[in-house]
Amino acid sequence: MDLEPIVSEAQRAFAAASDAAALENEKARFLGKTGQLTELLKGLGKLDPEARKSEGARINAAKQQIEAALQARRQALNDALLNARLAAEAIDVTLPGRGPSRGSLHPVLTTWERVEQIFRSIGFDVADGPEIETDWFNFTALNSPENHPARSMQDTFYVEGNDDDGKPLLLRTHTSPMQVRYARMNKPPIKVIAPGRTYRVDSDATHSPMFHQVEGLWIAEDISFADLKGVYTDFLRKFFERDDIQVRFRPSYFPFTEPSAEIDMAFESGKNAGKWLEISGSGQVHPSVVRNMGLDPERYIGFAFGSGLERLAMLRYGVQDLRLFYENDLRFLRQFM
Ligand code: 2NM
Repeated sequence: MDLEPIVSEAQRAFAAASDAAALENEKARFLGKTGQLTELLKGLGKLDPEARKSEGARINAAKQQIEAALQARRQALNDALLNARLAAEAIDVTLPGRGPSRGSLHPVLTTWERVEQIFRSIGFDVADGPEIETDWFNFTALNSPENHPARSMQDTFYVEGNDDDGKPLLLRTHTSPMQVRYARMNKPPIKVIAPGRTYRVDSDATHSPMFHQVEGLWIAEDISFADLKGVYTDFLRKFFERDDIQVRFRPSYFPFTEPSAEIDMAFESGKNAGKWLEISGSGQVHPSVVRNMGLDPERYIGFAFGSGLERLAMLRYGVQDLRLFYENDLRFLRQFM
């Protein structure tokens, strides 16, 4: 029997198979259990030994040709598949890189840095300290009465753990405890600001549970309200880059200062001309607080103030809603890049 037609039919069928599945189907027609060559091999048993030997050799030679054709076609299909993938996933290495996208400082942080830079330029040190505070530094040292509502769970975040007095630790509600810490670590004259994060149980359109304060403190033997007014007015002129700023003091109350005052400011021209804006609390540091700073209140006197960094940022940038600072909406943040 002529085996050549079977071999060429296999070669033609393999070449026509367009993917691996089709190729394996064609393979079954020739080399499978019921394939043409397999059938021929099964028939060898009926031949006499001499013929079986020569026929067997012929069939095996044909089988090898078909297997070679199969293997070659498998390889060709694999190569084609790989080339197609490489082409599809090709990267144009000549394109410019994407690079990391550029971030920017949050407007509250640029305000923070701006405030630091201005106060440094007029001789203030900048102090930084713990956000988890003890009851003594956050309240007692600052003359806050033992049963004042600010100390309640409704107003202050308490955290796990107690201080050395056995009192629960808390998230500082203002940066004043840092003023006390700084004063106890440094010799007068004390001239420092303490900017940083503060926490209160409060959340609505104008309050965030976390907000930023900057408090200032100047204590020496001869510091008066006149110095406070001079320093704060100078700060506002530098901060808003305007000379037409009026400042007024309104009597107020804080446990840590006596007397105490709200500081209001007004631009003399432009959009909000003549409109008084609350900008800071302030006062002469209470003698008890001076004593808790480790200083003799008969000898040392001075002033303190506390301003909100969010409030300063809103006024400087014309931001209408405090919540915008905490939503992380890129459309808002990109305006400050
Ligand atoms: C304010 C208002 C008035 C203040 C007081 C002190 C300290 F530590 F010296 F006692 N630091 N900051 C103070 C005074 C803060 O914030 C509205």
